[in-house]
Amino acid sequence: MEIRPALHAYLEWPAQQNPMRAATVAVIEALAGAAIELARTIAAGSLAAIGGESGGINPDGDRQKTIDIIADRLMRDALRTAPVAAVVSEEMELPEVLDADAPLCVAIDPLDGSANLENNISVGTIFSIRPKTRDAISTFFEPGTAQNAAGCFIYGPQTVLVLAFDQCVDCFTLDPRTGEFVLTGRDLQVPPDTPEFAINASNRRHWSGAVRGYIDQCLAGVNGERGQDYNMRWIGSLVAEAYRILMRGGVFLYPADARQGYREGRLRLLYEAHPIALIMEWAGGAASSGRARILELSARSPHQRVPLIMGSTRAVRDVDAVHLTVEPLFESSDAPLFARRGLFR
Ligand code: FBP
Repeated sequence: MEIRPALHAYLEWPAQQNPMRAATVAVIEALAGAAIELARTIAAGSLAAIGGESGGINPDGDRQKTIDIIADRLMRDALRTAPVAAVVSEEMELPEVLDADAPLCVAIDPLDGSANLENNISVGTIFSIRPKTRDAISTFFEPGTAQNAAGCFIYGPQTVLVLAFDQCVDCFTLDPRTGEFVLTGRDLQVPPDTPEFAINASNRRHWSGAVRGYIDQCLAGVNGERGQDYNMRWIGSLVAEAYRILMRGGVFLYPADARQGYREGRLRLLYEAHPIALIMEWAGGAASSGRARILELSARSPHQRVPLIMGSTRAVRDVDAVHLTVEPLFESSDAPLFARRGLFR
């Protein structure tokens, strides 16, 4: 019979290697404990009266749900028990210093996609861990390559932890009988050749020429430039899209678009794009803004947004290539996001 180690046992050996890895393991285990509790609350759904609005507004202007507040509290309380110098959370305007002398900094989206809960669709917690550099706060403004681990918990039909650690991406499933995460997928690799894309197509009229060009090529199917028929998926939940791509490949796009407030995309660099990009790259996939590798980008502010294209490497490179040749629909306020030369307009 296959032996499936529990998360704690699996991380025991790396934790013995050096103090930084031991600290990283302590953070992962603290978050896993909080995720188990959050999974229980989410699974209770209407029975736990978590669906309502809390009355608060997060730093991005979104209305906070009660469950957003619960998730934020659970995760930050857990981080207080671990060697964490500072935390950036989607639900807090400014980074919070926990223990300035501790070796790690954590950026976290405590409950991504919480609006999906009303429809019983998977949601998740996304986290990014990096060693503290000069001081706790400036650590968050280093590029995403500074991360030494990242992951996401997905609260869906199964509760799952996708963990990027030690250059490898593993998957753990919460066993409801024991209340423990157990290793169920080792060294995950993004399948390289899946003709499947995910994008919120209702925004088509707001897209740049590059994004329209790429999606139009996919829609043209076997008779078009790409020479094959494509399938489309859109869940509207980043963790669920990332998990699907890890399992069966394809590409996900949340591009910048011409709507007010979307000139730099929708997703946040520190606690959405950076950790998901680390997962993708360590699983053999790729993540780009269309112009740059996500992991080479640095945040200018805690809640900075970024366009995100992630998935099978070839597809991400194809989207990058289209960005190099296509005229923009609009200019970003402070960065030349799109080149000028019309192919698709
Ligand atoms: P929140 O972080 O505000 O929960 O939003 C993130 C998210 O739900 C992603 O999970 C998803 O990819 C995206 O927003 C969906 O956005 P849209 O509703 O614009 O398609």
